[in-house]
Amino acid sequence: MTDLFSPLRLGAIDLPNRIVMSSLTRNRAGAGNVPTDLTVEYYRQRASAGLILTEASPICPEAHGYPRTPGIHTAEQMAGWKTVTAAVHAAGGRIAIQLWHVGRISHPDLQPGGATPVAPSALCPVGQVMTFKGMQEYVTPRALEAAELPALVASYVQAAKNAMAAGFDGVEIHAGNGYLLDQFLRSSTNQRSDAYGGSKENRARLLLEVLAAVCAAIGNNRVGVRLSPVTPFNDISDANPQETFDYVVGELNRFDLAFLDVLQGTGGAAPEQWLPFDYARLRAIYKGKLILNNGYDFATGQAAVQGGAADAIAYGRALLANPDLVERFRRGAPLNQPDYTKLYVGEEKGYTDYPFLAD
Ligand code: 8OZ
Repeated sequence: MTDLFSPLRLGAIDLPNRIVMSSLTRNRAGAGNVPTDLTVEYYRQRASAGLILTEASPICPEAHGYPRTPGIHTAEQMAGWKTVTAAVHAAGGRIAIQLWHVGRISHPDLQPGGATPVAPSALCPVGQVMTFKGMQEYVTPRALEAAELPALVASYVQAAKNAMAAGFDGVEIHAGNGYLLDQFLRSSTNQRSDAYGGSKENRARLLLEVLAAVCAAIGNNRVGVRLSPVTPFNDISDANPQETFDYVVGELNRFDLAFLDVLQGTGGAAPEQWLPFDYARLRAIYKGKLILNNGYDFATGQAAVQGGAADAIAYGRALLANPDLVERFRRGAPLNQPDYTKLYVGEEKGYTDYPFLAD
């Protein structure tokens, strides 16, 4: 029977197992938002995962919204990522980079020239943003002009080309978790009256343009996409998420992507707290390979793959704390617990010092 240990082909990427490392922001990039030797070690340690999805990586200077997140828009960042991909490949692994633009989830202190962050509409998120000076209130973003969108699409294309030049096996377009593309998709953050707002077709337009352009640039079989239909993270919601995302995944079928990666519910929250959404319906509409994510353990992940709810499962916290998660699952070995105080701080602590089974 097909299970978590069965091989899987995602477009052009051959996985030896279906245990995927979820994208995880870790805030440990070096000067210039460049991956460091520690980044190399962290990903190398996790190379036995079927596929590594990197932490979200800003595609251009304006895409940044958090301190110390490694970008993919400068030569130094590309060189840093190249050492990461080489190490993962030498260790027998596969790695795709998550391409990220935060949109309004930023602050002038994190923007080039202290500029106002951009978004589909000039709506200020409720909450606070982590800056180099500590937590600060969000500001009201500047609504992007329609005439600026082709340059934005071009930034995704350039970042995808940079990623391929840096040795990645593919890219995942981050269109979830309340960041820029999700701000266009969901009705609470998109109040535009042009061709990019209003109807679900219009709200999905920018994502579909990005996907078309990135697929044309690097090949559809190296492109995946992340969606999170109901997470309220970053002050976002949709008046009718089922209608919006049924439409979006139906349109994704046109591209024959390598994979679709869906964050169910809310990251970190228990299923009882998730807003209602029918993921089986997405599975039925979407014709390609589906990765599901959020709170799976070995038993529930096995059940999802064996029962056909998903082709693969993305594990975040479990792979963060267990670099050899695949082997632990295979042996039924106990798991290390993540140190939640070190998710976004601590350099090597809580990052590269989680023990392997043999240790
Ligand atoms: C947690 C902290 C910072 C960023 C996401 C990129 O939710 C993130 C993120 C998560 O997709």
